[in-house]
Amino acid sequence: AGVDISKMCAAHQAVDKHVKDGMILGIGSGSTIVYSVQRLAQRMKDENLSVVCVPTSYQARQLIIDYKLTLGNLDTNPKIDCTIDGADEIETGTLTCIKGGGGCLTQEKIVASCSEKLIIVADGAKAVNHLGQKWKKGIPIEVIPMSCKPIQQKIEGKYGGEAILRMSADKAGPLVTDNGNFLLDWVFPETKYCWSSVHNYLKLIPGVVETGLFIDMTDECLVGDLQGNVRLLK
Ligand code: DER
Repeated sequence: AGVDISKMCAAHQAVDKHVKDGMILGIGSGSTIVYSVQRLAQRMKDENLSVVCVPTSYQARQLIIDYKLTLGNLDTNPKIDCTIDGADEIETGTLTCIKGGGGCLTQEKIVASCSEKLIIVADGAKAVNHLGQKWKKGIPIEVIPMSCKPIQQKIEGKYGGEAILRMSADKAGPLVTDNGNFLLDWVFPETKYCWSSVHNYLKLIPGVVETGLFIDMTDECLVGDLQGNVRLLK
């Protein structure tokens, strides 16, 4: 795919604005973060920075290794200064995000929860007034495989919609996450929810590991446009 200017400019600005020498950085997952890693590698070279990068997925780990950045983890660095990550949809005003389109939501949320700051980078198309306006694939929910069916039934019974087991694109059968679990994508009916109530309900269902609802976690969201302009999402 060609360069996505709107993702790249936001991803670059996040690194230029927030990365300082000596920092512990959380590195998110997806396609936008690749641009941030590229920018970080460039700055490391130009400015002889020393930062430690904690990954949020096998993909992020591979990126850190490929760009010869210093690989860290939560054992050696349980306190992270700043995490930069993408999102599937960001609600203006609250900055609540739907994440997990790439299937990495659990480690992303863990790393984000250990970070002083969470900076979300995205193309402007992901900014919406209400979650679900553009992202139609539902809320990703990581579940223990053996509990999949009862969880599907509980969610649909409580809130309606459809909790769809995410199938692998390149392997017969369900997608298996980096943590060895399954993903349900809960496609919710068109009504506005109190997302914190939904999240709390989901988290209390035995077998649910994590949800792709990132509530009150985003400190700053930078969105880019096709002309390469970057704005702070409020
Ligand atoms: O899966 C995730 O949470 C990713 O961060 C994803 O939401 C963003 O992916 P993108 O940068 O490729 O759009």
